[in-house]
Amino acid sequence: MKKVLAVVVLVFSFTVTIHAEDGYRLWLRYDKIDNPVKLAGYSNAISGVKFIGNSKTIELAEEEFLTGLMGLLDKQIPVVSEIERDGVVLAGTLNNLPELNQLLSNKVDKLGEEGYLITEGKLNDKKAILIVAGSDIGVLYGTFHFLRLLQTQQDISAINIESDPKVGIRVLNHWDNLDRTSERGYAGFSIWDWHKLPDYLIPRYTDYARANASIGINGTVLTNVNSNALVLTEQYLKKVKSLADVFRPYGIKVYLTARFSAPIEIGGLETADPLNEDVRNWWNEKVKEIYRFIPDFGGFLVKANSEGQPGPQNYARSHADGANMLADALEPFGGVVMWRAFVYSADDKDDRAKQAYKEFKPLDGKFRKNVLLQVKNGAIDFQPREPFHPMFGAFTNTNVMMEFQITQEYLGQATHLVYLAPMYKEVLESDTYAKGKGSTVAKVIDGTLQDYPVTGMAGVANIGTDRNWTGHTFGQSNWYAFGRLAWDHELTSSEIADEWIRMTFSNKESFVEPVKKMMLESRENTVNYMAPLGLHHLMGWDHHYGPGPWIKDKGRDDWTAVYYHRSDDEGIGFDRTETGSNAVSQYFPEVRDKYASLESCPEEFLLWFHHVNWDYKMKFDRTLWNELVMRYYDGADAVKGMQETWNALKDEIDNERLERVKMLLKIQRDEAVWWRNASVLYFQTFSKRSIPDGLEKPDKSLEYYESLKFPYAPGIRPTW
Ligand code: GCW
Repeated sequence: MKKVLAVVVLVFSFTVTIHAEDGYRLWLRYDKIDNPVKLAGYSNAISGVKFIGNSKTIELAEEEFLTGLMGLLDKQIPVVSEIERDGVVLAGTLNNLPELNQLLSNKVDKLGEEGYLITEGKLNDKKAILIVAGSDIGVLYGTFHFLRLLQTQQDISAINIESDPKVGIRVLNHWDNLDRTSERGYAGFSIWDWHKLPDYLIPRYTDYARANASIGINGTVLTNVNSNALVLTEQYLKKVKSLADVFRPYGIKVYLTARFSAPIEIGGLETADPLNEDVRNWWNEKVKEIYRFIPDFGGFLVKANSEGQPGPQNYARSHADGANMLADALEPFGGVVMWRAFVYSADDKDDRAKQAYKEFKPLDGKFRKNVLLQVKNGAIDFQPREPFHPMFGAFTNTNVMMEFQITQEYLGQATHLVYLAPMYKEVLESDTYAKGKGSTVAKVIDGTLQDYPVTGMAGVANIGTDRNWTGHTFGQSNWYAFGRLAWDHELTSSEIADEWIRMTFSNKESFVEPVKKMMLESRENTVNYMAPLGLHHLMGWDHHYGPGPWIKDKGRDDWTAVYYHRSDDEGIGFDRTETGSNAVSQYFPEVRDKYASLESCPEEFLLWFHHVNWDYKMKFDRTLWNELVMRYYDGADAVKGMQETWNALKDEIDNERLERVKMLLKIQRDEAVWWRNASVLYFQTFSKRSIPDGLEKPDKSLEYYESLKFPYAPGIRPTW
């Protein structure tokens, strides 16, 4: 009896382990559809599968489809060779499906390389579901889309979908170092196990590629922008090649960061001057070598003359000189240069927010066609809220691409639930007025406004070795949202959250609705408890963890907090109008005027653009001080609300993820109160006004908060 029991226990615990909801499967879970009506409907509608084509990509698409259907429908759908009954899903390129030419060529021809159609058609007098594209990768994307429809329990009768990515280069930026640390990474170490590459290929590489392909991401920059030239040596290129080989069938190109001083560091030259013949030759040869290993290499991402990185200005050359040298080397192979605009100098005493525009605007038109300027969403640095970067819309003859941050460096890192789609959308929907009303940042980025030949959107990845990839389960939603928006910036935050929740957790409305609401409000809550009303750069020193509005005297003013909030006895905020730094003048007149006037400046950007008196009357008749305090309290209270929402869902999902999120929400709540208390106490030393009645008073002193140290907070490079 005892023996039997032991066996039962063993079998039971094994089953539990293999079915553990540890988050590894992301949004590609394919568990059986729990709605009997839907399940029966899909099972009846799909009778067979036929994928045509003989590439690895088509093989993978078919495999994905069969695995997906097997899981979702809990039934083996046969692979058929002929269409002999209704309900066969037929997938392939039009080239491989000439019988569909007449029916679909009009539509398919209109699609770009990666687009696809999902529609119905009659073949042999039988009704078939068609997934058709111009390329095998398009077929793979269409396959994932079809599976998503089932995962989210959509209606597939009379299906008719056309999809084409709006942006060309949809790329993750890994700030990963060769020693496997990850700068601003909060989900463990880098997933690239450089030491064991190229021979040791772990399943995670394939799963990474699958996950990215499922949301349309088609590129990855493997290495940190604070770069190491070693990755360009033969020893490492072999490793890079092995990853590129894994990613290729999923439509993912590999890119590397190019350290500007590489010709000196690994090439033995004495200079890295971009106009020097030897230097140019060195890069030409290096690029040829890279393409010998990786024939579809995407190109380089470069951080130059920024935060200590070498660059063309070391040789009194311009950013255009530097970028063009690399662009010329890459051009014969179809590669691109993503040249970062995140530059600001320790010597320039002008407002940091103005420096990138000042540096690059005069160079508009001077860059090669295969160069993209990669611009962060705002002019400072991925703060919880920034107005859109004035460079968007200002470049008519230079490709400008977007850089978003997915890793939550300034938004609670991997312990806060902050859904970022609303932040991305806020920026994409901002109107630059570059060509009059309706000149949104999205239209700049997708190239339609200014006819950019090459377009791109980058996201600084939040992926690491943690079993669930992103540290926080909800961090997955930000990876997901980035990919979906890079493909189609017209999707709403709510639509994306809806898809993600259904695929990741459950289709039950009783779960979807409250979680969606919580996600949609989460970013605003975080802005409130960290940096309300346009405040920015208030975080802890160096590791950027926790509040640090008191940070000052750090060698560089623009790395302190006091430089940005400028609190004094009178008020708070950075005057960026004509009476101050005049950063507003970098925007087009309509935007400039709106931000420049205290009356028309939206409250969410008030202290970004204005130094405002503590007693200034805000909307709802509150003084600025009272409003500021209220925001901090509202933000922290909202996290309590998130906890309540989550706790009420305890019977809706698996215990494992439920408990993990619960623990993290507790951390988030405590940290929100910490941000609130530390910030209010600190700003109170200037305002000398009291915390409005009825609000719980901070239980610790300002000195206490200032004394906290976190030498081992994650995400900093050991050498940084
Ligand atoms: O926000 C800062 C980060 C740095 C980062 C830099 C950048 C990679 O704190 O860690 O360096 O931005 O974007 O280059």
